[in-house]
Amino acid sequence: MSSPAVAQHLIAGELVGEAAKERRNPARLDQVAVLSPEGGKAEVEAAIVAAAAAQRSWADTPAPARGAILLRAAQLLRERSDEIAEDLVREEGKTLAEATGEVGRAIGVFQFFGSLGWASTGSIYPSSFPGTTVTTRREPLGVVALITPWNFPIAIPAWKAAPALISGNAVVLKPAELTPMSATHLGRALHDAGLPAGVFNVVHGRGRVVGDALARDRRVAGLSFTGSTAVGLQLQQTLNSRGARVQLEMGGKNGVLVLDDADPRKAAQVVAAGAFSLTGQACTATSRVYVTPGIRQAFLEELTTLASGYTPGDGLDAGTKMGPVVSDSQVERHVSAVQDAVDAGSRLLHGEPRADGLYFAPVVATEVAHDAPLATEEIFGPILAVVDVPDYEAGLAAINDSPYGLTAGICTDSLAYSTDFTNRVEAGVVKVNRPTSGLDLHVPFGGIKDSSSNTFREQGHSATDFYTWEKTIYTGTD
Ligand code: UN1
Repeated sequence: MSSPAVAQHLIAGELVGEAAKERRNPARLDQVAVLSPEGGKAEVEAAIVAAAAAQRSWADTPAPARGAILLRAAQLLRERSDEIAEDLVREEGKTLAEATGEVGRAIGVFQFFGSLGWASTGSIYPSSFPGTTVTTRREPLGVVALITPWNFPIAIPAWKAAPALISGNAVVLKPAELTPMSATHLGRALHDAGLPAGVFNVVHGRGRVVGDALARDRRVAGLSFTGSTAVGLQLQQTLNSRGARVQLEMGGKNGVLVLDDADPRKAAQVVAAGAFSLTGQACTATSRVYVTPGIRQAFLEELTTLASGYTPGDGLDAGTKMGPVVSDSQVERHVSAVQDAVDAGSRLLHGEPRADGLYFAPVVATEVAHDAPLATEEIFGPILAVVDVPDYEAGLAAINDSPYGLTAGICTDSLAYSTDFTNRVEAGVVKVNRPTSGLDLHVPFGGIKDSSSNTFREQGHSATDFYTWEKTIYTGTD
């Protein structure tokens, strides 16, 4: 049995904090995975003061030199990848393969944004005034706060921090309480890469305390959040009330439409991967599938077979394809959502309304009404609602009839249907014959409707827009 990892705050360049809280390994509840400090107002104040003091000289550091530090952090993450991935499994529960992939994504993110140290950050325009040139330049916001969820505990902090840092901002990160160690590893890599003290800070603690204090503080010029819609909308009000910039990526209820002309096995593979990988704990996961009559039986047979391959187990054991659910409260929600669906007349082709500790087998529920809770409410687990639709138009309408709009997918061999679907579906990300979860790191990501503030996109070149503003400079040359 391994001894617990020890998480720390990173404040003003110092790794600090007394281990006050235990986080148990969701796969082995008798093991303490992480000991972490619990920050409060004093830690937030110290982090903001440090960030504000460090920001100007960081912004004045040549961008290629800022980039070099991010590239060095990428290299350190790579050297430490095995340890980071194992700690991630112990605190979050996903499989080692998933965790290793996630660390790889964080490395790629730092490589991508590190290389932007060499990229153009403005434009040159002709002017209508004689002897004058107009240029634009992107300026950092100043101090920015990041609030991140437990489900991608290193990739999401990385894809918010890297564009913030390369743009010359100083950062205070409040990671999810359930996953303090992954953020600690990120802080250590940046610290050890030579990032000046105060430029990147990590404060652990409760959302109501640390998150609120960051949202309310006038020295924080922008806040980027990924998490639940309820919390995100509250943060948005706070930030809007003081005129600060806010970016929210929130819930989803992502649907896939499976059409008669699709290959049933391939469609089942796409849907199963989207629904059950990462234990269904991705805001991009597939949680509802709409099926036309001609493919229904063959598709469901294939899907049920695939679901039975996702037996939950310890993510550190070789061969485990699906890890446990992250916490008691989440697993209780899963069990009651499935029980309610059964009580309302749904049939379970796979899974049951019960869990063994935090192990919860994937659920495939048929005979789910289009407006039933299982087909409309975000549950955030390996639970798939199958809804029958008569044809393409009904399926598209059903997918769009949701307050959420994060990802959506279609399984079809028809170019006409896939083109029409990508044009008309109400979602920020659309996948054709590919699982709804699983993103490239260099292209824009974000939702619409209640899934997102839908102001600025994350990832890729678009990501730096949120962390900067555009200055316009007129220069007379005579
Ligand atoms: C993915 O599907 O690869 O929290 C990433 C989430 C999303 C990221 C999904 N913001 O699940």
